[in-house]
Amino acid sequence: MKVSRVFGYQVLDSRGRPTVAASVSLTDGSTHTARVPSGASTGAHEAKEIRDAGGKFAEKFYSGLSVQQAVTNINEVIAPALIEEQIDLESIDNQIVELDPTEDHSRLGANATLAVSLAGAIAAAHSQNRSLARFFSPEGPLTIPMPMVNILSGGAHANRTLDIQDVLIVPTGAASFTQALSWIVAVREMAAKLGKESGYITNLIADEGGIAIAFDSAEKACDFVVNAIEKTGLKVGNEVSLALDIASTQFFDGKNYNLANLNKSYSQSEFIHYINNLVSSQPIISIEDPFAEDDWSSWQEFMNIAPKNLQILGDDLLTTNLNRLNRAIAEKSANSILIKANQNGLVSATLNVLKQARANNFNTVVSARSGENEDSWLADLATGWNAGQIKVGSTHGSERNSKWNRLLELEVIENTRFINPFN
Ligand code: 2PG
Ligand code: MG
Repeated sequence: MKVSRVFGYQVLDSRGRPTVAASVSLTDGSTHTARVPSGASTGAHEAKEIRDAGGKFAEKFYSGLSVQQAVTNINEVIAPALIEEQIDLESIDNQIVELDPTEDHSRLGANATLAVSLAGAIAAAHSQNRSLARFFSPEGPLTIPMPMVNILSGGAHANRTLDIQDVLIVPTGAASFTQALSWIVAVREMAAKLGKESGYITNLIADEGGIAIAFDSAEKACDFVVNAIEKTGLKVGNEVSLALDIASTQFFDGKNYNLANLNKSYSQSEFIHYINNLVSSQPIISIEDPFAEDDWSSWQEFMNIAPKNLQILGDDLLTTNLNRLNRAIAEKSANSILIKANQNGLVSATLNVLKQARANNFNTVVSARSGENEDSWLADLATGWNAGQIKVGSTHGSERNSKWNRLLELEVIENTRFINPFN
């Protein structure tokens, strides 16, 4: 089966900002579309999306965030190279690399390259009569990932009501994804109820659908979520644990970590101890970006003193980039990696990063972005790639629930196993 048409166009994401969609049509008459996500707390080392501010496509509206240049790059540069070719993910990605050999995809825009690469993957799966999950994992039971779900939001996702970006929960005691999701919804509802009863302002729904409550410290935010878990009757630790995304690049000034709501500034070594106390005194099983994206030495020092089973997760540190992952492996800077396809810019290269992480005993967490859309390919990638974990945000907003609902669907229609990577 061959590619008959490739076209890009601008659509909206869940924050009302423009993003790139690409459609790949095949000679059997079918069309396959993917829309790319976009971050708010983006790392400096991510692949570069192209936005139109200051460029020839700059529009009066959309605050300079339109993506017509990236769309034009799909239609005028990428499409002509793919039409009439056999549909094949590797060769699509190789063609894109030939057209844009920059490591960060800055020539064509990572939003353009990823849109085509994803639509190509979905089309290739179709050409083999498989779902996207089965395309990557044709044989045996599929592994449904453990969800890591946002309850409280802060940082760049919620007007900095909290200094840290997320307090999340992980339902490690659940026997199935279906059960896991019901627990999560129960905790979120309880948190919203308790927040209201305590007189907190809880009507700000954050970018990822989480509840935004202005606690001045991470400890108070954790205590609040622990209480919500307990009030549902679930057991903290055995059944549901906490995870944090500190997103600390956002408040590191190159020397100090500045917690504005707490009105405190920590040197690097003080912050290492602050984080270590936090994870030791709370039922936290995973901590993401406890240190800034280029503060490699703090990561390394923390790895030496952190509780043994703690998942130490690099997002802005590693940006789904093979070179940065290899450095973290060599220097023992982290033990887990967040996998975001749009930090990388191509599907097959993203999978290579995940494989390299797994080969070096890193946990892998496939993740959505704060700017999302109705697509559900993320659920298929996390499952087909046997990632073990998935992070999508909250359980509010159809751009989040499309992923959860796809996992529910896979659990019902496929031969699956639900795994607990924290066992
Ligand atoms: C993160 C992500 C998703 P953003 O930091 O992990 O929660 O946020 O997409 O804004 O980078
Ligand atoms: Mg993060």
